[in-house]
Amino acid sequence: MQNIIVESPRPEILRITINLPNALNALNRAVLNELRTALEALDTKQRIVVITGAGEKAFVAGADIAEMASFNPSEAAAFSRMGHELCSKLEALEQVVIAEVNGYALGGGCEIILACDFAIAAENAKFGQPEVALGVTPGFGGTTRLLRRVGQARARQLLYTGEQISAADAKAFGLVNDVVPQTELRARVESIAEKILKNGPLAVRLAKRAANIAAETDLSTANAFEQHTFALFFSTEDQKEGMRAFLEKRKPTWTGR
Ligand code: CO8
Repeated sequence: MQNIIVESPRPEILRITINLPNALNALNRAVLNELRTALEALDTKQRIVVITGAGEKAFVAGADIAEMASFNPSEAAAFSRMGHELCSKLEALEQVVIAEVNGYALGGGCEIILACDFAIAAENAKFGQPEVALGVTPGFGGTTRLLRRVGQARARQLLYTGEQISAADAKAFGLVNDVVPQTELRARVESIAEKILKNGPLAVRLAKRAANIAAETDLSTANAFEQHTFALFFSTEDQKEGMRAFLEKRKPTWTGR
């Protein structure tokens, strides 16, 4: 991989760093391809994916404007499709995906965050959908997922003004869950990952699937899915172990089955 760094600080965690700090980690076609390849190589032992940007200035400052500037409509369509496919893949991963937002998250950068389960940001991070300032609309899900995550009025403000908002405002908008000093960012994400990893692997995976379904469908269908999922757990080793461990006042040993 030329444009991203993929590492496993521990077997259950895959850490992906978009590594073009001189271009503020802007997303070009090569980066999108490498991200797709990294996600396709995930296996079920890996339970958490962390996505971040190299350096202290940017998470991702958007799609690569230098590359996009001379696109014809069919190239633009292909690029937008690549971005959408990547974001849909991220969203549907069985792993929990956390965005570790270390700086600017603009345009395509903000759209990547929206496809993650949640985001933790450094105090210097800035968020926005500045596409309108470039004479275009968002192309990787900014008009779709942003509305669902932050609500109609806030999304529309960001979409029409193209303004950058601070990490504190992004937290108030519900775009990020927590804001910490840059020096504490990685540790904060790791401590959340630790808490997730203590839980039943199957349970976390199915909680994500149920949340994804609930986010996209009507209440009664989502409630029916939840009921069936809950019942299915009573055929698993993890349910037996989790409840037995509680009653025996010990920590569970998960098999993920
Ligand atoms: N694309 C390409 N290069 C970029 C980008 C970008 N998005 N952002 C920054 N860079 C480059 C700069 O050109 C500069 O390069 P160089 O040193 O060679 O001149 C380098 O990164 C450092 O940037 P700056 O000197 O501008 O740094 P500043 O601290 O002065 O400013 C900003 C930082 C405010 C983040 C500024 O760089 C900026 O405004 N960047 C562009 C932000 C933007 O508009 N992003 C949205 C892009 S559009 C998009 O994401 C649409 C996604 C869907 C596409 C679908 C396509 C069909």
